[in-house]
Amino acid sequence: MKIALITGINGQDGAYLAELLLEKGYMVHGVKRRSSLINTDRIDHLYQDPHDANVRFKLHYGDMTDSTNLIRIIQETQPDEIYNLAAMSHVKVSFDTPEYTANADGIGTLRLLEAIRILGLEKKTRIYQASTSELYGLVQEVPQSEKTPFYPRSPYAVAKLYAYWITVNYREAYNLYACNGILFNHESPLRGETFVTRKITRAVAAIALGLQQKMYLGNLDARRDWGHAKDYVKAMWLILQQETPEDYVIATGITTPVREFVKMAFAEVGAEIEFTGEGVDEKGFIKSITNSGFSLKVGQEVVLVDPAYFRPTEVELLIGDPTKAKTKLGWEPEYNLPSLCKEMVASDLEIFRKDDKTQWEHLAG
Ligand code: NDP
Ligand code: GDR
Repeated sequence: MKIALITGINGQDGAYLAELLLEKGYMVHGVKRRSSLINTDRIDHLYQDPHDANVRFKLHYGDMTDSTNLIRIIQETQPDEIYNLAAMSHVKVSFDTPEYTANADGIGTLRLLEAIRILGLEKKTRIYQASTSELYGLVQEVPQSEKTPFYPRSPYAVAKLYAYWITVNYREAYNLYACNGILFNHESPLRGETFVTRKITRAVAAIALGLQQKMYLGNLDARRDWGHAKDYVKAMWLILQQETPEDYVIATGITTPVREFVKMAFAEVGAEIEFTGEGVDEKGFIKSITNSGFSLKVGQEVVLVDPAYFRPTEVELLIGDPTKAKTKLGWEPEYNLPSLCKEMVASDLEIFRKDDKTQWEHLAG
């Protein structure tokens, strides 16, 4: 039985990847940091009683800022594959916590690579590093491929730049099977509530159900290449199954402005949105309604711009070129943006219908 260790197992990607690896027959170990409340909602359905003889899913307390802890977990679990998904992953928040972000996202990756060396596991353990399209930052060329130069634009992206290159360096210096997946934005119903797609689908659901009046967003012009996390974790696994370790871009090749995603999400509840005004004065209101089953009114102002959500330096345009992944890995996404958006809005409607809460309006992020 193959053994995998996933850092960040209770995050969006960790949950989908754990599910995939369990389906493939792996023993899955996960690193989870201690929190004052239990925050394993995304993986609760995978829980197995550790007292059972045939347990294939186990969590370990750990933190990317603690080398001794990571060394001990790797020694105890002896993984064939490590997926390093743990990170302070919010770009805007990284401007508030730059030093911590560098430590967890940058040096954290070094700690894992060193642990493999210290334990003499160079020939046994393969490692996947969760690299990101944020590395491209300020546009140098489009679409962005494995050969496009990097120009990071946030403390998060700079930390991930270190992690990218230290992964490449350990591959070249010590012959480690270490790979970067340069993944473009990927979303799902499990996406954190303060990333823009989920923030929008939650707000649309709450507004449609009459629990909230409007939402506040930042830069509506930003364009992202959005895919589904379920498709992207399959690519992570494929990347570690190849004969030679290499880096891959994972993307859909289609880019969409935030404003369009807002329209798409409202269309799921039968509302057509029109935007008027410019910059901080831009507003989105309901132009027409085709589904009268929701609490929506023609003319209702549903989107306002709050500069608090602007970033000191922004990444305006991301569009990836997944040709290498498609040809070498045989990777093909099953979802497109409309099907992703549909699933997210439906899921948020269901959540609100089950659990009527009204305090979401001013979620930060
Ligand atoms: P999430 O924010 O959903 O999950 C991040 C995970 O990392 C959580 O489990 C979190 O734990 C954990 N974590 C954070 N800091 C630490 C730490 N110091 N020690 C241990 N664990 C920690 O991210 P995603 O699942 O969306 O992303 C997975 C990875 O892929 C991240 O590294 C992200 O930067 C990267 N990435 C994501 C993309 C995306 O579009 N989703 C695109 C490209 C890269 P807790 O719940 O306690 O906070
Ligand atoms: P991103 O994702 O920064 O691309 O990082 P996010 O969803 O946070 O932002 C995408 C774009 O939307 C704009 N935006 C807003 N963003 C947020 N969060 N909240 C808002 O109100 C808002 N209004 C507009 C942003 O300015 C940005 O341009 C994600 C993370 O998962 C990273 O960890 C990962 O590496 C990259 O994707 C690829």
